[in-house]
Amino acid sequence: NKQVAIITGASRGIGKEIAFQMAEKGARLSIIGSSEEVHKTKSELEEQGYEEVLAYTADVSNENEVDQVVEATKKAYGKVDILINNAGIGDFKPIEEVTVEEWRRTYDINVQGVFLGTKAVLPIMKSQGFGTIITVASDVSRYTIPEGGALYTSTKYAVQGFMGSLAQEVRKDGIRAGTINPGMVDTYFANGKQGDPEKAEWLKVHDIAEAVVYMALAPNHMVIDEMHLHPLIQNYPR
Ligand code: NJP
Repeated sequence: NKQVAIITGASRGIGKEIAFQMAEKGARLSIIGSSEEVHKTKSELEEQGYEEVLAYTADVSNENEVDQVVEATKKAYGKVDILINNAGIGDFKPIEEVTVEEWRRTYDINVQGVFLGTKAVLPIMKSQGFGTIITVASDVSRYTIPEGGALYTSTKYAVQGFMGSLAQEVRKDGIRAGTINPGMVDTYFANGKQGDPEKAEWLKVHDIAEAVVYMALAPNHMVIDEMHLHPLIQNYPR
């Protein structure tokens, strides 16, 4: 009885590593990215001997595209055990330089994307009587960042509220929902480059992926509402 996991934002960074670690645990995967890179992740997984991988180029903020992926996953594997809402974007600049377009796009992906993925899997999970929904939010959903973080931070606060309320709403259906809140992680996030020597002391993708896998595969009677992880060097007031 292999677990079936849908992972968004698996082209690179944290989501890609989650895909590898879930595959290693024997899960059957359905991975999503907005770019063609997601198919590269699939090839790399296959090279490692992980054959049960569906890959989709889809925008998490697009209702039809998300619905299609979830439907296709259910059709191929017969169930959906786990949804990992990981896709997210962020750019840091003074608020008066943020355009309405950037504001909307960030909310569309970081907040509406979480809503749409969740909305699409819920009827399946409810009919199964089980399921686990994990959202990669952020450590910044518990405090503020000094400069340029108002837009990004606000989306992650929103997601935190959404997931907290959702967890209570779906508990009666046997469904678990929780957030993982990372601090600075060495990825491509915010126009970064993974492996940049300047980020040597940041968390690594495997640190977060291990935590996500632990949450996702925890025994059914256990709920992990939230996990906060940040590098030792990161010391914001909390
Ligand atoms: O970032 P990155 P991370 N539809 O840029 C995908 C949170 N976080 O791994 O679109 C579907 O390396 C994109 O794929 P593609 C952060 O907020 C991070 O760090 O094909 N997918 C890529 O696979 C986010 O929620 C840090 O290029 C879309 C992936 O998302 C999560 O961690 C700190 C998409 C992004 O990979 C993963 O980010 C923190 C769309 N519309 C929270 N748009 C950190 N790194 O320091 C993007 O507090 N993707």
